[in-house]
Amino acid sequence: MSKSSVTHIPADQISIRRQPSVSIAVVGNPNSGKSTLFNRLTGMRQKTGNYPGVTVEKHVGVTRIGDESIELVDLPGMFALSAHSLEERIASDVVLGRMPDTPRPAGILAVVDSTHMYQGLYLVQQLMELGLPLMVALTMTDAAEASGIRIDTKALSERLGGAQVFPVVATTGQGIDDLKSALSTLAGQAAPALPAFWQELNAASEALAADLPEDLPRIEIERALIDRDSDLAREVAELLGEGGEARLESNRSNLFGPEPPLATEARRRYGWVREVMADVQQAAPVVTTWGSRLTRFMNRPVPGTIGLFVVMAVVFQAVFAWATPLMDAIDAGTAWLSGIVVASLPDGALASFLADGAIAGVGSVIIFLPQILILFLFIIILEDSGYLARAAYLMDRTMRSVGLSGQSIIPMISSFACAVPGIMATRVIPNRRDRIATILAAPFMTCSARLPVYALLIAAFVPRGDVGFMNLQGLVLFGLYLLGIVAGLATALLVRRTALRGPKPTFALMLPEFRRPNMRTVMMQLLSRAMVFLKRAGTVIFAVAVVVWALAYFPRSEEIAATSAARQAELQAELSGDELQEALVVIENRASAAQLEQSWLGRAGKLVAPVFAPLGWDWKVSAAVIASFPAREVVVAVLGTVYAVGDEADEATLSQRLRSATRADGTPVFTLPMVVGLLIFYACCLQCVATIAVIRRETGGWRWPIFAWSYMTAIGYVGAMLAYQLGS
Ligand SMILES: Nc1nc2c(ncn2[C@@H]2O[C@H](COP(=O)(O)OP(=O)(O)OP(=O)(O)O)[C@@H](O)[C@H]2O)c(=O)[nH]1
Ligand SMILES: [Mg+2]
Repeated sequence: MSKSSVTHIPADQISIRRQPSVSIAVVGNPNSGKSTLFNRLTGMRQKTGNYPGVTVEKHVGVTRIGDESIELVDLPGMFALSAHSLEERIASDVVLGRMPDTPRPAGILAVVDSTHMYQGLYLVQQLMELGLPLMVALTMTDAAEASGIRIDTKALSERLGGAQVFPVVATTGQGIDDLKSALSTLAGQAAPALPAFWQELNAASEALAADLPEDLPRIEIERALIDRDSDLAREVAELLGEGGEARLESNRSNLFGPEPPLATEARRRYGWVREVMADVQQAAPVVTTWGSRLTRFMNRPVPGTIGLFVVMAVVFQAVFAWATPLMDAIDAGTAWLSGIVVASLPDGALASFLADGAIAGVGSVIIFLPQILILFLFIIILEDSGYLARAAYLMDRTMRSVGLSGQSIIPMISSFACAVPGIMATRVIPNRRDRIATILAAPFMTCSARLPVYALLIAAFVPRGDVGFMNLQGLVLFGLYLLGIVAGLATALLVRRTALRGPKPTFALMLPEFRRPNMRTVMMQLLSRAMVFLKRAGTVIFAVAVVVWALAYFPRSEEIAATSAARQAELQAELSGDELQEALVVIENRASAAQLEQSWLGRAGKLVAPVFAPLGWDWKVSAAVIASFPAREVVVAVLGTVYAVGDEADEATLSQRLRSATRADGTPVFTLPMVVGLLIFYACCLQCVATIAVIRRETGGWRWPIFAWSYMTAIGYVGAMLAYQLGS
């Protein structure tokens, strides 16, 4: 690199290096479109979905306006600044500047769903008391318009003390430009004037503020008055010094009288909200749209439940039926690639490394990309249309019978993609017992990493035949998903009856309306899932495939090589033409099988094989399963590598190789009972380091992850053993 290229930074890169000058918090009710708006403004790809509680962490992004960059913080949704569950707590802590690693925001972008202004304005009113500059994004204006709601944004802005109000459609980007340019000047503005909704409270907090630290936001003083038994109330009393508690108490009795303070607060605030609404919103005529009719129909238990099963059946059908052509193409691609490698490189470690290690290992996992994307396409559409929340509502009764509530459904359904976000989504559950029971049930749900394992074994050992309108393969896959659900629910029931015994949870979910999924959102989410999958294949899976290849390739036995060479020379003297070629291949394969057996992987596999002998596994399967404990889909890569260097290497595809795998005595390894057992093992085991780590983090200790791992492994082992022993 020349000297000038170090010192000279092109103009367009300078601004990238500049630190964002201010940070603005995106705050609003759950499911109001915060993350969609955030993605629009920052170009990021945060997860969105049509149900409350999608975002459970704060996410930081940068929006660029001209040459200025502004940091935005996307937050979980909340209804009020007094938090009930963990994810609401995160949002209110950030807004109030109580989050240790996050400075207090310089401004608030309040997001209000224009079809749910009543709740939205309640929060906005509280936000105005923060004393920060604030502007409002009115989202879902398309939906509001469609249902005949008209909002006078100018009047609203006046009622909100002059805060700017921008009607937008976050999904299409309508109105975003105006909002964006106003955003750049927000941090410098003054806070909007406080609406006079409860002068007595304002006066009381003002009087107290005189004796309190200057930077204590007004809202905190008010909260200390209203939430009598909170930590904050004690803190403020202490800050007031001698007689602080008594001062607060006398203020309380003036303000609330005998009424519970929270009730007074709600009455006052909602009174104000109603006034504002009457002023700015033209009431929509009550219309019955097809959407609301469908909603009502699908909420009835029978159609709803039938609908749920039909939807799931279609998904599994599609996973097998539609993916095949694409999978065949990827398969042909990898075969072609390794053909080139083998043909153009001399026989030896390098060719084997590339063809049998890297290409066979990673290729055997990548091939499942089409199936995974089809599955995700369905999940994303179900999420974005609002169907998922419907499912939570429908399943509430069932969940109650295992000691959970409908609240646990969304974390569990998210776990079909991956248990890590699923476990994070349990943050919306306020009760700790319910939350831990859900965390323990979540890893049983069939995550996308199990799909390659299932798909490989099903494609190899389950015939395609039709059963009614489904094919048998789709039906078996459906059965495995059900197995996961049943095992998860049984686990929840078990822990709720024993270690986590407690009162049954109550649950209230804001049911979102059905909405037509937005193509851009769906495609964006699908793309980010694909990237996650490919990144994993390119890093974790690749690394494991390489290590496993090395373990399977080394040490090389000179003796085997010499014997094989001698035998080949003999044959060359005896035979010729096609016969010779065939015989040579047989000898070569036998030699590589012998090499594999005495490799490190072979030795290790044989060492652990006795443990898994009651399950009907040979040493190759045992080794592959052990290698997949950190990440379950690795088993496919390991089988890909092991069977690429072994006896069965001349079969074209991995499924064919598995089918032709035999033991020393010539009997097939993969019998039906053994395959069923292997599927059960993968359905139950906790073979995922990421999940273990997230359970540790979310439960705050090692107790639950250790329990979950031991429990799930034991169930998997016993299940697989029963299937094999009873079946054969
Ligand atoms: N029609 C319409 N749909 C929108 C608009 N903005 C967001 N959506 C949809 O509304 C749903 C909720 O959006 P999110 O961005 O996930 O909402 P959120 O406020 O981040 O929700 P939480 O993270 O759960 O608090 C998604 O299905 C979006 O596609 C909009 O302006 N118009
Ligand atoms: Mg969100």
